[in-house]
This record gives sequence, C-alpha cells and structure tokens, in this order.
Amino acid sequence: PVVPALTFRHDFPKGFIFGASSSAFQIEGAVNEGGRGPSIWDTFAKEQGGKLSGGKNCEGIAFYNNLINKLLATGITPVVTLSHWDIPQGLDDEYGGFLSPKITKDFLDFANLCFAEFGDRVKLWITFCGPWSLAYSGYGAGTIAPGRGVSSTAVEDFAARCRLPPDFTLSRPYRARIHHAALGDPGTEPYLVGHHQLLAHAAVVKLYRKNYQSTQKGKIGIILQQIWPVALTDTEKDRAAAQRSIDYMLGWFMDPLHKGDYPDSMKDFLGCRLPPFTYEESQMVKGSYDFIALNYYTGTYVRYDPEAGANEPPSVITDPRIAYESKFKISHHFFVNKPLFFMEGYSDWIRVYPAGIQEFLVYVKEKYDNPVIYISENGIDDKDVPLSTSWESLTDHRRVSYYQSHLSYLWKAITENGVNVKGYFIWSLTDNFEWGESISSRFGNVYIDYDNGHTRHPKLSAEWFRVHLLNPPK
Ligand code: PNW
Repeated sequence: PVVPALTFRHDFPKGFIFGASSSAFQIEGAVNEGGRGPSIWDTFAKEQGGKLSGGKNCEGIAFYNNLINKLLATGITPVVTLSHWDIPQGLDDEYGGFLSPKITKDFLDFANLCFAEFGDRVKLWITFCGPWSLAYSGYGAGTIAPGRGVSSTAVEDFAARCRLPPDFTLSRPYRARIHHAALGDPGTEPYLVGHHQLLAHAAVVKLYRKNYQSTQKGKIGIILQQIWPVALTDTEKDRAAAQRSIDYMLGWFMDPLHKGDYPDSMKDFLGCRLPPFTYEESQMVKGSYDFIALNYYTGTYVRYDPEAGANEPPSVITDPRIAYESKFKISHHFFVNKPLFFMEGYSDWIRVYPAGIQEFLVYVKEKYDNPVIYISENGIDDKDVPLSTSWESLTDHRRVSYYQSHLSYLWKAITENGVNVKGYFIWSLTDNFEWGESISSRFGNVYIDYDNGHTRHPKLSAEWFRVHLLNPPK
C-alpha cells in the first residue's frame, strides 16, 4: 500500500483531540513529599517511601487541582487516568492488592474522591491504563510491580545460591520450575488480577454514571493494548495463533466489556483457572464504557508453538501456545507483502509496523460494534545518551517519522474505514522513568537532562508536534 502524504491537524475531523500522555509514577518523583505514602512501585524500584497517611490527602488534592487549573488556563484539556500500574503499598500488604476482590471498594473510594474533587473540570476519565500489563507483567512475567510470577532474575538467583558456574545451562522445564517456585503462581494469579480489574473498573463506571455523569457531563472508559500480530505463515494454525494472541491480550478485557464474558478460546483452554463472572457481575461489566482507549506501539510475527507450556507448570506466558518471531523473514514480507518493521525502538519489543494501527482499529470497529476510540499512547524510545556526549538526542528524526507514519494510517482508518477515532496521544510528553528500564530508555518529545537539575530541552519531535498538530500552517 502507498503510505499517504503528510497529515496535519486540519486533515482530521473537527473536534479531534491531539495530546501527549504521561503517568504520575513515571514523572512526578517527590516520593516522600506532600503526604504521599509508599506505593508498590516504590517497593519494586527499591526506593524508600514514607508512612501511610490515612484518609484523604489534602496536599495531594491541592497539587492536582493546581495542575488541572494550570492546564485549562493554558488551553490544554486534561484527560485523567485513575490507575496506571500503581497502588498504595498498604493495600498490597493488607490483602494482596489486585489479587483480592477487596480492591474494588478501595478503588471506588478513590475514584469517588477524584470525581467529587476534579469532575467539575475533568470531562474524560479513564479507570485503568493497561490492565493486561499489570496482570501479565506484574503477576506472570514479574517484570513490573509487584514483580510476582516469573521473576526475571529467578534463575540467576537460583544459580547464585547453588553456586552454578557462570555459563550454566538448565532445561526449559527446570527453569520453569524455578520461576514457579519464586513467587506467586503465573498460571492463576494473572487471571485473578485481570478479573478484579474488570470488576473494579465496572463498579467505578457504574458509580460515575449514577452519581456524576448527568451533572458533570463527562465520559469514562479504559485503556487497552495490543501488540498487532501478523501470522508468520499463511496457514490455518498460524492464523489461529495470531487470533489467540489477540484473544489473550485485547480480548481478555474487551470481550467481557462488550459481551459480558471472556473469549471462548480462553475459557476452553483455561477452564477453572479463569474466574467466572456471576450473572450480576457480567451485566455490570458489559457495556461499562463510553469509549475505548488503545495503546498501540508495535507489530510482531506470531506462529503456533505446540511446545509452549509442555512439561511446565501452567503460566499466562505459555497459555496462548504462541511464539513471537521478531526479526524473522523481514525481507520476505518486505518484498512480497508489505513493509513490516522498517525500524526498531531501543526497547526490543518495539518493531515498528505503522499499518498495524489501521488493522487494529478496523478489527476493534468490526468486532465490537464501532465504539468511540482514542489512541491513548503511540511512541518509540531511544537509548539514553547524555547531552554532554551528543546533541543528536534532540534531533529525533526517527520519532517524527514514527508518529507521522502512524498518523497516516490512523487517518486512513478514519477516512477509508469509518473507524470512530476521536483523538490521538503520543507517548510521551517528556522522557521519564521507563519502569523496569528506569531512565535508560527515552520516549519523550522533551529531553530531560538528569545530570543537570532535570532541565528540559524540546526535541525535534516537540517542534513537529507543534507545527503539524497544534498550530499548523493554513
Ligand atoms: C505502556 N504492548 O504500556 C505504558 O502504559 C507506559 O507507561 C510505558 O511507558 C509505555 O508502555 C512504554 O513502555 C504498554 O505490548 C505495554 O503493546 C505494552 C504494550 C503497550 C503499552
């Protein structure tokens, strides 16, 4: 396909929103200030938090009131995500956080406070960002807080304890047993955590609709994600594997939100490892969104992997019985099919596939009755290079090209396929704490000089954003 020409703000429908996303833990700092108590990310990141403060935190509320007012005064519309992978450490200690259905009541209290305090000015609310990540990576892969399931260092820790030589090798089932014994259960906990996020989300949407929506006139939704799969070969088993990779990521959450139950492919395979919805729960979850926000970064080849999970304890990682093939057969697809993955991010999971955003949007439109959609994150990272070494970090042509090509396919999705997309947000406003990668990965349009008092330097991409999306030439 021909990649369309450069797109500007005026190429998009009237009222289309352009924005830049960030998240509290990734940019705020101030872990011991303003009455903030410790969170699971403080623990995971091995930083020390303060004491848990009970009740509501007036300093925190004042901070966000001030931020919202400043944004509005500058002509910027705030869009608020209530929870982005982080909860107070106290809730994790008390009842296991999202492992327990008790999280719903605490999340409701928190959301109620936010609606009451900020809802007069905030008109777009998002309950959770990336429930799949918290479930899969927090309780399956162990790569984000609270770091349960397959911990990334479990095997190395084991090797050190057992004084294995540095070049030790272990069979895959053996490695899996070590991971399994490390912490938690990656075969059940992720599904519980996903379930409780869905229930907590639905309860908050119900609260907003009942007590706030008619007066505040806002909308509420959730952020879901998908790594867009391309079947490695055009065979039935690889096509089915690609579909399963969608079922186990987007569908895990979107199917319950749309029809009140999990995808059949998950229910059939997982059996009682997948918690069931009661009739009342199913009714509450079904339709609990005014819009769906989607994070899109990357594509991948997917193939059926009959070996996945063989002779290993069950895990969310192997359950879909798929394998991702990243750098495989690029040339074949490049010449025969379409230009997949024409560049990569610093993070190895980002393999740039701009056409995927259009395929993803069309899929969501067709499968889920044409919902209102926002693209809530889209971006690419660079390796950290100190400004003292090179100013090239500021001339981020690759990032501009990434945004521009994705916007072109987004534009095609709207104009050619009639997908109801109402906004596009780049990730991210500034360089930030990139979770497990810490500050080694930079996603920002604005460079943060960590060596010099966190001074800010707009990159080329910030200027591109201004010229193309905020204030384009007539
Ligand atoms: C995002 N996927 O998560 C997070 O919401 C951001 O906080 C983070 O900085 C950003 O990723 C970059 O890492 C995602 O697999 C995780 O498609 C995974 C996917 C998408 C978004």
